[in-house]
Amino acid sequence: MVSFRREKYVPRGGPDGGAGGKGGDVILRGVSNLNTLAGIQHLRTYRADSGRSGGTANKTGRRGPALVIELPVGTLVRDAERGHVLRDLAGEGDELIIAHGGKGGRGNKSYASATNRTPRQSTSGLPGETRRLRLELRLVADVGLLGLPNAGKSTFLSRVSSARPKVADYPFTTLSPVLGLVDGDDRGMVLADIPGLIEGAHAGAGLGDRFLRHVARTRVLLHLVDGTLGPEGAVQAWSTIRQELTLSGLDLDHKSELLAVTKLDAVLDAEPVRAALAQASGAEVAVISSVSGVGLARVLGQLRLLVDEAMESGPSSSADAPGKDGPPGASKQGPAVEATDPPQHPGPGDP
Ligand SMILES: Nc1nc2c(ncn2[C@@H]2O[C@H](COP(=O)(O)OP(=O)(O)OP(=O)(O)O)[C@@H](O)[C@H]2O)c(=O)[nH]1
Ligand SMILES: [Mg+2]
Repeated sequence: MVSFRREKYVPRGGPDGGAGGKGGDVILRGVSNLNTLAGIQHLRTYRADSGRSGGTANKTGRRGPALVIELPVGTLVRDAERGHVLRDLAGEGDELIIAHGGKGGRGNKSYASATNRTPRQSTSGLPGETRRLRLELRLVADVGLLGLPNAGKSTFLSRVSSARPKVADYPFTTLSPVLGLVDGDDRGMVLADIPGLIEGAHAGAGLGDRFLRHVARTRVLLHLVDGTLGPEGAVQAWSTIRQELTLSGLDLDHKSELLAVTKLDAVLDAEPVRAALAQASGAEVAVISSVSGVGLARVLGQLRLLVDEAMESGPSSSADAPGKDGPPGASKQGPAVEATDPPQHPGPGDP
């Protein structure tokens, strides 16, 4: 603002034009009550308000208010041009100032000096920052399904959720992770089905263990063991997977695990299998059949309890476990984690 003080009995009041206000910042914030990026799908450009102009009587203009964009927890914020990760909004309330507002200009008052008492000079404010971003949502599942290939993981998921992963009687039917929202769970429990693991997966055998990081953020593991393997085979299957969990280095072996024998309908007597697994693991073992539906409701109820327990004891400790197959070009910057490909999400209504 260029202005001069004009008041009765105050001759030559001098310059009194105030500075302009700073423009608003654009801020991204992680919130846990959103599950998808649908809310920002339509509006492509976000602008915080400008600051107000300076006023007379040396009044500084009002600052532009910050524009806060709420995004679901688990959103990965990348620079659209260079692709690197700027921030992982991993927790509730995590914030990132993505573009700073421009500086306000100077009023003529600030140009006054001993030699120039009536400056008519002012500068306009500077434009704020502009950023192009790519947002990627990694849904955080509550429960991760584990087991050897053919254990019945996908069949289980298809029985308890509206997800329809491919099911077949050969190993490695599932090639990429699938998420499903459990039917009838009013709080919305999300299950992640990942490709089966085999011995040596940590060293790349089979499909390797790179999908394990999709369950690294889950709170609870549901470990399925094929009941048709018999007591010895089942114990071996279980310990193979446990060993791969340890060797993966993703800190998965401390998560609470629920163990269940599957395919009850296909075995004459599942009791020896259950007993052998209970002895080996020292934990309670459930028995289910995804075909007949026996035991499913009970297992879901137990999972719900374990998830609640894990939620109370704080966020997943291995939340930022590094992935092993981030795409090239994903550079580490500050608190950013390595990039990952998002899991498929066949749930209805989710973009
Ligand atoms: N009888 C019976 N068969 C089952 C049951 N659950 C799964 N199966 C069968 O077991 C086979 C493997 O099932 P999937 O669900 O594809 O197994 P998966 O663990 O997802 O296997 P991968 O994706 O290869 O790791 C399929 O032929 C299923 O029909 C069950 O409860 N009872
Ligand atoms: Mg499968």
